[in-house]
Amino acid sequence: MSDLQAIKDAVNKGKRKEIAGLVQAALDAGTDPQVIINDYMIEAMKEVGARFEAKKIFVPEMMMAARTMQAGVDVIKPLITGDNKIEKLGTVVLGTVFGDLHDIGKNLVVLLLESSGFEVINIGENVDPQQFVDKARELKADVVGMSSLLTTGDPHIKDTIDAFKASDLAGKVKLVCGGAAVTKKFAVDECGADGYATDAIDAVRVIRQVLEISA
Ligand code: B1M
Repeated sequence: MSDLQAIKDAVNKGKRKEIAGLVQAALDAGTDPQVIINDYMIEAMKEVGARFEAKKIFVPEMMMAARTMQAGVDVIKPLITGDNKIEKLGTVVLGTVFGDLHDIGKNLVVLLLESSGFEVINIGENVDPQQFVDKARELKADVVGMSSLLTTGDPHIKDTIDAFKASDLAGKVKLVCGGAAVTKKFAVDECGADGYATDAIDAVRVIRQVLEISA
């Protein structure tokens, strides 16, 4: 099995102790870190999700896969972030919506935004609408990002956007949504978010766009 296939296999099977060595070997062989994340680790997580849905595995196995992926991303993180704080393009406050504990996708969005020159404050998971508003005010956010992985998160996205609209920050802070359970139609057209991003790379593009930062 190649190093890259072994990385996919390790995430799939939750082999947390093996992942760091495998990722380091792939990096040493010259593999692009983004390829390791996007083409192997995220692909493995999709397979894990499909097996969970088919009831072939259960929450503990899904948890082990998630921890394994996070351990792999931790090896890559220093390579991606670097020292990119000189050109600060804006402050982004990012959290996972109320009721949702998934954090891997959000953490990848944090990573890519930081590496693209943004100051990012990760306010965690299960964040209720008022917490989003309070943190945005306290940290003087230019953008608030909401991540949602569960379809049950839709009302919480709407409540969070409504809380901003009803607050003193209305129109002052741009609101961007993303995550597997969200659609552009729902977030932007129905709830009034300023932007919707499909993945971590797209999040950088969309946040630059809503802040009118030219290419
Ligand atoms: Co959960 N889970 N989970 N889970 N889990 C899903 C999401 C699910 C699709 C699995 C399935 O059934 N196929 C399903 C949701 C179904 C639905 O709502 N329709 C599900 C379920 C049901 C559940 C529980 C309810 C299970 C249970 O307890 N019975 C439970 C809910 C707990 C809760 O949150 N309250 C639960 C729990 C868990 C674990 C704790 C075991 C673990 C999470 C661990 C963690 O995050 N630390 C877990 C995992 C690992 C998954 C899957 C397998 C993988 C998620 C993941 O990390 N993907 C997932 C199935 C799947 O996604 N195929 C599943 C990799 C990650 C890089 O992708 O998060 O999509 P993703 O992020 C992407 C984009 O979405 C986007 O960019 C990221 C990078 O490209 N993005 C943004 C994300 N946020 C963004 C924000 C942006 C922009 C882009 O701007 C602000």
